[in-house]
Amino acid sequence: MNTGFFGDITSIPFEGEQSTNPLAFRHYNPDEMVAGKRMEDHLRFAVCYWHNFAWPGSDPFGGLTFERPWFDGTNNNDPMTNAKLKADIAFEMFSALGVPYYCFHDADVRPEGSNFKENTANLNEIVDYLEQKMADTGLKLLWGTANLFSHRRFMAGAATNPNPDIFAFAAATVKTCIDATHRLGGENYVLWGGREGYETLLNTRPGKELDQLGRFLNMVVEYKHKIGFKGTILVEPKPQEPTKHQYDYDVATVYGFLKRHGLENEVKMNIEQGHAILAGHTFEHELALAADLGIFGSIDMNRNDYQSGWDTDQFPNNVPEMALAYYQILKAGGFTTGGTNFDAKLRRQSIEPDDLLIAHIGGMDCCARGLKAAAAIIEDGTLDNFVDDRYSGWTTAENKKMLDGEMTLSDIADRVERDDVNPQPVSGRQEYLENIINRFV
Ligand code: XUL
Ligand code: CO
Repeated sequence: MNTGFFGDITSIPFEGEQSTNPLAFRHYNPDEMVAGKRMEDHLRFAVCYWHNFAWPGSDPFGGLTFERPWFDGTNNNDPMTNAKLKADIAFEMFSALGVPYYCFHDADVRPEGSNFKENTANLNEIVDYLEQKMADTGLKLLWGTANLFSHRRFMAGAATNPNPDIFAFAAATVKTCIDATHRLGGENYVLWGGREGYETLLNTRPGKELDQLGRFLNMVVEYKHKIGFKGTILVEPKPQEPTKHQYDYDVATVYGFLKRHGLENEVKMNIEQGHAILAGHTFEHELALAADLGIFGSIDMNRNDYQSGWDTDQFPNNVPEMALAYYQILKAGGFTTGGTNFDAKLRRQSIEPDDLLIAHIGGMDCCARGLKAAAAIIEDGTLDNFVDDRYSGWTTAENKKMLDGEMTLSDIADRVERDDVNPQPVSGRQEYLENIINRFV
């Protein structure tokens, strides 16, 4: 049964570059082969429940602008009936877009109960419902996660809360969400820091809170192994917002934290474009660093407004930036369990149901163009050859000795004096390389 929310639109076709149909793909063609693999298998698109689909259009100055039939209070249904209607419409949207995956937080899919037991019962009832919808549509779950930041009990954090009862409530909630993710065949489980951070040192012990977080994450990993969950545990870094000092600031910070707690081989990164920019980096910096540290996992492909300085969660539309991102992802070997989740909201004046579809079509087309450009840059080889050549001095036996522990500072000083090592600067050729990129984007 179709709810009729999207009128008679049930699928978005690929029509090619010449198309002017706003409800058709111009670049995203799932079966098209790119660098030896289907486009769909490279990109592994996921639509998330919370921002992409269910965002109500509120901002700090005003409430909802979107009218959605599943909102409590807009009809006489009880909360569970609304949650099922919401799932019906969500799956209509996922299916129309033809994405292989979706993602959710517990709080997106189930009504809030009055205590932990009711939350769990509600979640399990909805998971039964989602399981059936996944079987009917073939949709898969990229990742599940727990919302440990919206309810007021989490205002001072979840795992990093000064109150052990909140730590316990959060741990119990994460257990139920890993169970739900496991049952639905989820390929990853995500922990975004939410309110894991602080506002003022006047009431906070950061070292104590970080130790709590370390034990919490170790328990998550222990539980994953205990139940045989084969998915990847992902942490999503973000530098500021909602708290002034977020503990999971960026990839480098999280890597140090993982090392300290013995988790660097167990946990990988879900890197969000907008979060990377807020941290003062580029997206591709965060991707490249995670890949080099062996902790690249998945991405949230939503951008921010560059002027605003906060997390505006917009659909991506900058192809040159995305080409550089997918270039790093392809160089890292592509996604394994991860994928391209959007985590993007409509602007609050985009109130029509088909605005939801149009936003995704644009985002998916831009990703497809970015991927194709990245594959072409690699196929061309000029950039990679330049970089290989730039580091080629390190391949000689004598230079390798400086790094493999065979030489001391004094040995090196002796060598430099003996051989009169007198290096001449070499051009980095940035503009030349930028011009090469511009041939493909
Ligand atoms: C918040 C954010 C979250 C996570 C999931 O900025 O990105 O939506 O992706 O909790
Ligand atoms: Co995100």
